[in-house]
Amino acid sequence: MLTAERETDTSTDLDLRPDEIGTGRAAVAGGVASLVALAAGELVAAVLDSGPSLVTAVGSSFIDRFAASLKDVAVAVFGTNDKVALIVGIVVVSTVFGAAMGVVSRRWTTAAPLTIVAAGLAGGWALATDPQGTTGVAVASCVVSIGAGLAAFRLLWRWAAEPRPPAPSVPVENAAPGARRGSRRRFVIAAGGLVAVAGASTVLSRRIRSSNSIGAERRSTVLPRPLSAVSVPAGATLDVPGVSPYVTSNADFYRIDTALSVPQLEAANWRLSVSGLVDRPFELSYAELLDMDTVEVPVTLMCVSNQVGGDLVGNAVWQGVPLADLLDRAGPHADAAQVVGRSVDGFTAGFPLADALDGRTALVAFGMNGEPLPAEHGYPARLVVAGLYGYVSATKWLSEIELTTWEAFDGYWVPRGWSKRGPVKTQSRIDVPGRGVAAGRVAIAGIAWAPGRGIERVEVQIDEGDWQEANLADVASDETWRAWHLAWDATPGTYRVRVRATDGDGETQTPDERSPAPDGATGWHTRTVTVA
Ligand SMILES: Nc1nc2c(c(=O)[nH]1)N[C@H]1C(S)=C(S)[C@@H](COP(=O)(O)O)O[C@H]1N2
Ligand SMILES: [Mo]
Repeated sequence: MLTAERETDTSTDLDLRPDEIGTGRAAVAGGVASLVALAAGELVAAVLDSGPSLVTAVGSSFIDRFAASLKDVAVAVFGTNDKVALIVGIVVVSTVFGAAMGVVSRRWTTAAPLTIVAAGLAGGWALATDPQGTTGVAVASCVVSIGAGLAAFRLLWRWAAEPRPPAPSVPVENAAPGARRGSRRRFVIAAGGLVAVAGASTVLSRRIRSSNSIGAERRSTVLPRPLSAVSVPAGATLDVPGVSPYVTSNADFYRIDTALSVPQLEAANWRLSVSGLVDRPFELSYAELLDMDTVEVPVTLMCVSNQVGGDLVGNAVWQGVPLADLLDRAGPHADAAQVVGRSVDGFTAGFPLADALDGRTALVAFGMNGEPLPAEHGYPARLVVAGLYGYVSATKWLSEIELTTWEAFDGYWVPRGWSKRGPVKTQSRIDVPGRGVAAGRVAIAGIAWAPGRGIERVEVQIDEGDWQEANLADVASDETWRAWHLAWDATPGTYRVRVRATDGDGETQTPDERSPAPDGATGWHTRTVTVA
């Protein structure tokens, strides 16, 4: 039996006879080798820098390539869950494909190894061409990932072999009875061990990443005192449970972007360049930015993908340098008509230069609710422009502001089917009550926004009743949302509750229901409420 096993060990390499490896083992060998390759790539990337890995680079190029077609599935922009789903999808597809190639290798031995090499090279290419990737990390990840994948496959392939059937001269009863079981155990242990190593190395990669994150640096940053600050009136937040507070906390602020791994930018190495159609292009460090005259202003930011009644909207107090001051210093040419923000992650957004200069709040922001910007919201600096949807204006992880003509450039989402202009539409939302409520005096309350125009009136309709005017809370300015509420003596039954807002220009929200693409949803938020 010992001899038999040793024989299997030494005689086998990758060129086993097809019938010596069962389909199941071949699939496991291919699948596990893929997992090992992916995990090795993660580890190398995490050790070398805080940028993307093979997996996230592939995911990012997937997003960039297919974002346009995904918009109809209501992800004009990727939310957190979509990102998790994408990463899980890449891992699952790689594993399943690896398993299939393992099975193909029973006939054509080099199928799985070739696939590992090809997939590694493709991932390396994605990483090398990723805006945040570097050639060095791409080459290292590629080499280590392919090497680990091949080694794992080779090991499993060798151990996947069944012991040779006993020679015909040996009576069956005398054939080594434990050989099959022993070899099976060995294979299972090897496969399980490799999966465990891949898992542990992924956990380790995550640890390394979080310890390399800019979290600590960010927490120790002290923001300057703003030269001017718009104060938030005490009556801006309603005393109604469940209604949105006037200022959204950083933790609760919605997050939307195409970034699969949150860029970790060290403020000390960060530069903002102001360039393009300007007389005096210049670069600015983080310290220089914070040294300028800064303002602190509440501005409501919203995503064009927000559905009627949706939660892709938030109101924060932003601290930053007026964009107009930076543009002034650069001296725009007469033909400059578009401000383009560029991010380290390759994202771009453009809006009319006139919007930056018409007196509205338009900032290169570095502070959010009294703290340095959280990494997910653009640390160290981003753009915030009142009255424009985020996809045309609010570039996070900002690296460049370029002035150009209106025709010369289209931002990230424009060729993907979204409108080039992105002024925010008037919207209103019911926060409370939910679908069910106890009879009695009930508060119907929510928020409404029309940044730049302000909210003049909010009305609520119950079933086909008269539109009733809601009470409006205070606001710091017309660039933020406004809370509203109405008392309702609710008796048992089921009701349709609707809301509509009228902006400062006297325009009432249209009841026409339109989906977000291409320039923002319209319609009245409606909720069916059961009173018990
Ligand atoms: N770099 C970068 N900036 C970006 C985006 C992005 O994908 N990448 N998305 C934009 C969109 S669509 C919106 S709605 C806002 C959201 O900002 P928030 O995540 O801070 O809420 O960021 C904008 N800035
Ligand atoms: Mo957005």
